[in-house]
Amino acid sequence: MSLIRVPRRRFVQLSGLSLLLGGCGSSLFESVVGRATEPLNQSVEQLIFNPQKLAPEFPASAIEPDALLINTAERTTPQIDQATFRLVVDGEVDNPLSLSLAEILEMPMTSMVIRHVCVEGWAAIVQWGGVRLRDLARLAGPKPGVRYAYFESAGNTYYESWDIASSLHPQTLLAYQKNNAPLPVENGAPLRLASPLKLGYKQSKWITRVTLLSELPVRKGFWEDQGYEWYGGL
Ligand SMILES: Nc1nc2c(c(=O)[nH]1)N[C@H]1C(S)=C(S)[C@@H](COP(=O)(O)O)O[C@H]1N2
Ligand SMILES: [Mo]
Repeated sequence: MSLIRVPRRRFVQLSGLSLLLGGCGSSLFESVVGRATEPLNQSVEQLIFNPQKLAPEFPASAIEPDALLINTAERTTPQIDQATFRLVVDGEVDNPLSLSLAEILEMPMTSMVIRHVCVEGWAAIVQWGGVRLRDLARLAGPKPGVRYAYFESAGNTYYESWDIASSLHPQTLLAYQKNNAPLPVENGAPLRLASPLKLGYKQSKWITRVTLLSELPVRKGFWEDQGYEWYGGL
């Protein structure tokens, strides 16, 4: 599949505008992007542009700095060269993206303090900072009928899929910061999912690719394909 590289200058303009847009509807955004020829499916459009109910967050004083246990199914921790790293956002979108970390860092950062819950019986209150997945999806422009997001992790071991409502929720981030410091490699640097809506196993580390889809793939997720529940809500 050919990917449209967003030139840096144009991308910065777009991301600045997407910051200004907030929940103001799609017409201005579409005229800025200039490529969204077909109107978005109403449900996707509502999810991507309208405010959604926020999950409660914790004060910074509640952060438990040592409580987040490393949980890695990969045989070795994926090592990603941050200088050449690209995040791909593709699938059923008008503008497939291939973004450098510098481009992602130019986008508005969201910070939140939430509880991470692992089904293995531990939890941790963590601060995450990163880019909203919905902002990336807005730039890519989902086609009508998109209902899922599929996430690939570096190393070809871990994969995940989420419902589109949870994926486009304003507290669903691709995080590059943990507890107000750069995200450590063992926690998924350069980018990992973080969301107060989902259990720990849904929150893929070392994300390299986000694919927006209308159908759920046969391989739904690393743990789901071994019997874990797919929705994985908190
Ligand atoms: N790529 C990848 N992502 C992953 C996992 C994994 O094994 N590989 N484990 C998941 C599980 S079960 C949990 S609880 C969290 C743990 O995140 P942490 O290792 O940063 O504490 O990562 C999730 N994301
Ligand atoms: Mo977990």
